Amino acid sequence: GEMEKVNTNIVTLTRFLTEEQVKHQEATGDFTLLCHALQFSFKQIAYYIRRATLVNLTGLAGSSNTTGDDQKKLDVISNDLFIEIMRSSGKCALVVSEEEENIIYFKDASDARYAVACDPIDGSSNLDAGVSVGTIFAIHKLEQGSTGKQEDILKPGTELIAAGFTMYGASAQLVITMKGGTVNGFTLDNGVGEFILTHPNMRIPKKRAIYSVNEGNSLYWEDNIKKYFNSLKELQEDGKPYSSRYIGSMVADAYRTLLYGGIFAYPADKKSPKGKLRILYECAPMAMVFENAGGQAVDSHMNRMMEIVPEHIHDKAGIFMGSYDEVEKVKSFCKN
Ligand code: P6P
Repeated sequence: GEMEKVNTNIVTLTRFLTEEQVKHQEATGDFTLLCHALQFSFKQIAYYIRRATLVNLTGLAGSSNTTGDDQKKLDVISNDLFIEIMRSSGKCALVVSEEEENIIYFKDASDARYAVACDPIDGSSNLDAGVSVGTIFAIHKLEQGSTGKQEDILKPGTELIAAGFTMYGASAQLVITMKGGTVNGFTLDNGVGEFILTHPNMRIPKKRAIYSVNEGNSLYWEDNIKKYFNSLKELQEDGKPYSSRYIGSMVADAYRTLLYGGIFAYPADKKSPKGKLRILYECAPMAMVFENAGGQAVDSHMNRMMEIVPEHIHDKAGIFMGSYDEVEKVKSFCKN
């Protein structure tokens, strides 16, 4: 029979980054090299996660991180790996990590122009259950003459150069977006160790009857938010209520919402007045991805998440993100 049509236009992340670089004649290649270091860290973390259960890496490591969670060995390994790979790239001046109380400054890269905020293993409390976890990252460009102060990275999401996440599921899925750019999804081909462009120009559906929230917190929600979620449980115009999907791992819930549409929420509530998710390395990078895919992301006051400026590196915010029309619906319940 006819030769099976071979897809000859395989775009690797490496090629994608080079093509991006040549689009900007002023580019020095520093950003490209930083992204190569990033993709290398994702490949390494994916490797350890695949082996975690086998070599019992998911046991408690005895120490605890800033939020007081018991730190699992994989958290520690992934965090250390990420920081060392950023340091050795020579293109990153500082790292903010969910696992580190303080900013990590790389003194021998103090002239580097980029800073990275990251959650090395977001959703790690689900690791033993085999639930998909992920690495979330946000890339900041430091202003000229910045001397590595906390203020250098306490910036709104609108100033991010790039952001994204890697979900370690059936395969490692990397989703990345650049400032003002599109959202592109890559799948790690373990055979050759390359991220392959499988989801070019990802666009979130304008609406979808799926909501993703931890209903166990509903007792603590503000009344407007209770009314909003209760409205989704009524029969909609199509005669059906919304469907509920909640994994409890932000990267997994975000990836599904990006692909299928709907809304993901972690509202600030009476139990967590500032919300639970962190601005610098969870809310802001996800907001950039969702906005660049045609969606929206707002905090519990319905302010655009990309404009929120954290006061401290571990500051939290309530978040609603997803399909454009679904976020509009939340706003309609919350305008006061
Ligand atoms: P809850 C995981 O611990 C995490 O930080 C996010 O990945 C996830 O979206 C959220 O917390 C889940 O929190 O309170 O619903 O278990």
